[in-house]
Amino acid sequence: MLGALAASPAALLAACGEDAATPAEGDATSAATGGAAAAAAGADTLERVREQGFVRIAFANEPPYSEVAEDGVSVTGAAVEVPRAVLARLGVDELDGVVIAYDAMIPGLQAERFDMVTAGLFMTPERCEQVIYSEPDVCGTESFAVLEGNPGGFASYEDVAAAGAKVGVPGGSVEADYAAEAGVPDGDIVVIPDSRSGIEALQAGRIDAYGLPSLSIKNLLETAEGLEDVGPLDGVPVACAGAAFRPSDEAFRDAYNEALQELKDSGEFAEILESFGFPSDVAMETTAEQLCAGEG
Ligand code: 6CS
Repeated sequence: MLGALAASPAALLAACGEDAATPAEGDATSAATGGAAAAAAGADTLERVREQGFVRIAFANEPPYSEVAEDGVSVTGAAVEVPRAVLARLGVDELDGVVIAYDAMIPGLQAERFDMVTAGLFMTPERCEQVIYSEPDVCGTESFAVLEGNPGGFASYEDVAAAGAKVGVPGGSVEADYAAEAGVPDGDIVVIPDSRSGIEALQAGRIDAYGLPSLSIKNLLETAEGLEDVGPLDGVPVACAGAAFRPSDEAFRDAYNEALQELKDSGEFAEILESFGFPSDVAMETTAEQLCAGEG
């Protein structure tokens, strides 16, 4: 399904990734005032995007979660089409997409380079301390892409650690966390800037496994030679994402959640997810609260 989403070329080419501006330290009074002002500003975000007719969203171009469509301008993917349908119910019909690496999404959101993250940025306790999430939308297992025949015999990040092998992962990702937690030394965790580079690194022998969500690996291997996918991996949980907002945008997030629930109740949520190969039941059976507590 292609979304009728306009990602302005300039916005798409926006080279985000610089560090977010660090707010100047203020005293307690100014911090409190700042907090009230931030909340007021947040309450206005929904009004602002309604008036301007579009929301600027961050996405990663990692199908089927989020991607630049075949026309090179539209933005689509399960993690984009659900927000598109939700925002349409809130009276906002256009999403203006910015492609950005996962580790730059939260700093970019905090620096107000965009209004929401709709990329399949999975909920983790650490991220939930920096942003607020909608209720879950896309959920999935994790896999490796490996050379055909899986010569390393990998079925988990622990296997990679035990073999002293190198694993490629996106920077600042849950996959990077899984590798570190499994005992893969920092020097064997190779940061991969985008999914095409991951495939090339694997084929060139610079890494021995490339870790991504299972549906992303499956999509990538449709056009890659000499590789196979291994998964769902042992020892890592099913991960779920939601739309991510600035903490000051609680009113916007709450309005989004109400419309998201309507989408779920109507059956349209399941239709959208299943059209991209995602299960819809998993997201319906857990909550942002559970996922942010690491219990989802
Ligand atoms: O949220 C994350 O960290 C992961 N989410 C997706 C959809 N792909 C890889 C990324 O690392």
